[in-house]
Amino acid sequence: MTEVQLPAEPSGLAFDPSRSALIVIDMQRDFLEPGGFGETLGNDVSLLQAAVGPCRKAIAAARAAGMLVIHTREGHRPDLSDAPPAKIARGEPSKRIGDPGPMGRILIRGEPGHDIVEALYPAEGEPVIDKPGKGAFHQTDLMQMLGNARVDTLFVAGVTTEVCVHTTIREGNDRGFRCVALGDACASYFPEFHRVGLEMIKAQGGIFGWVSDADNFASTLAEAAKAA
Ligand code: TIU
Repeated sequence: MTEVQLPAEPSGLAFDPSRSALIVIDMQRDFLEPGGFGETLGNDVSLLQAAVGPCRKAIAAARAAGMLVIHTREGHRPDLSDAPPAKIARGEPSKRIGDPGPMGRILIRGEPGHDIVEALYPAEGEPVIDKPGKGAFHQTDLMQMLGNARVDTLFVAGVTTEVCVHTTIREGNDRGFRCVALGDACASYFPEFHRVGLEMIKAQGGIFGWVSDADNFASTLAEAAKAA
């Protein structure tokens, strides 16, 4: 497929949908629902609901365009052998990583809380990357997967804007990918961090990426399909 033009900030971006991927970061019950990791840290998890509708729209548009859709989940092995002690010990959470909670053990693979929310559940065959850190490239096979698919542009959605979305965009940018945050498809427990997090990406002429939104992403892909 040929390149299409996405309205974005600080400037529009020409991209080839067949060389692009949508990465949906950590839309897990542990972050979005009461009783999970996010709430144990003292957060109002309802704030993250704002990203669900735009994520749905972006995922549907990517699937319709045949674009690679990749989901990630933050979490650890049940024996905690991949969880840095500094991460487990940090702060004063009401429960620590690995402790039992209403959705199973906090931030542990295989537990109900670790799974992706029902509204955004991966389709059959879509890769799900389990990551132990904040960035999706750290200790995962994401780089191999993107290289095999000849991807050069990443559209990033999910939570939270200033933590796992930012880290992944920074990692991707340093690895040579053009990274676009779909702003309304991201969310934070801190609305101000969400706003400023997006500002940081696109400042200085797009210092480590671009910012667009789910509507522009979907309409650009739909127009490309009509023109094809
Ligand atoms: N706490 C918080 O804002 N985020 C995380 O711990 N992980 C992700 O962003 N996924």
